[in-house]
Amino acid sequence: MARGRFITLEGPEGAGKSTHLALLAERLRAEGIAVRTTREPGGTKLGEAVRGLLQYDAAGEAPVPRAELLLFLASRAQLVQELILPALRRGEWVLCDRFCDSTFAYQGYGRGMDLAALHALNAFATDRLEPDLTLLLDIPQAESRARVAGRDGPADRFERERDDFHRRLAEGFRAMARECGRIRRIDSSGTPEQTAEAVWAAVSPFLQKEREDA
Ligand code: T5A
Repeated sequence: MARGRFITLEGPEGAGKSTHLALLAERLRAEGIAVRTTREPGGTKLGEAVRGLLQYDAAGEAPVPRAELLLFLASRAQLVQELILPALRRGEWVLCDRFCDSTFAYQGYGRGMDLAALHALNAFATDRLEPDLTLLLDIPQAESRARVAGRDGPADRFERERDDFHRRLAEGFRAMARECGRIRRIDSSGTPEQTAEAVWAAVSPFLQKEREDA
């Protein structure tokens, strides 16, 4: 059986990753593809516990930047080994809400950690698994802030970061999209319907090519 494909959705907070991940999964299933959805941090019992530590200081204190990085990587290592690789081997397509590019954007561009070191640590955590396709949902910073402010519940530790942190990580995502062929940048500032069409316009040629190569 052919290995499944691994697609990640990335972008700043409120860009619509969760919304479009669910819509894309539906559309791929309608094409007859077995799809598994998951998220980072999280997706496994260990990862979901780590999510609480990272977003809402569930340990009673905020992690220092290096501990924050290693917690994201621990969650990712567990997710890759427990869920993503087995699903890909079964021929399923895996759609993941955030993955390695969030680490490069938030901990690299945002917190200023060395990008080469992050690449090496990430490769260790994932055993060098990389997405086949990444959709970068992009929105202006003011729109990201407005969408986050419009949600119920308390802001998490990342949403409370200063504007310059969010500006740096958004620019980081855009720089990665310019440099890396697997990342497609998609304008997510219009209506959800417009973004869903743009997502499908990026995925359908990929699907077509996969079918031709099979
Ligand atoms: N992090 C994560 C790191 O620092 N390093 C890492 O390595 C990793 C993996 C995770 C946090 O951890 C950080 C990044 C994050 O800060 P999260 O909850 O996974 O947190 O990430 P968020 O981005 O905060 O998740 P959100 O649920 O807030 O954002 P989504 O998923 O992008 O947005 P969604 O779909 O839930 O909601 C979008 C809202 O906008 C409206 C919708 O109605 C909805 O209310 N909207 C549109 N939605 C989609 N498309 C459009 N065109 C829309 N227009 C309006």
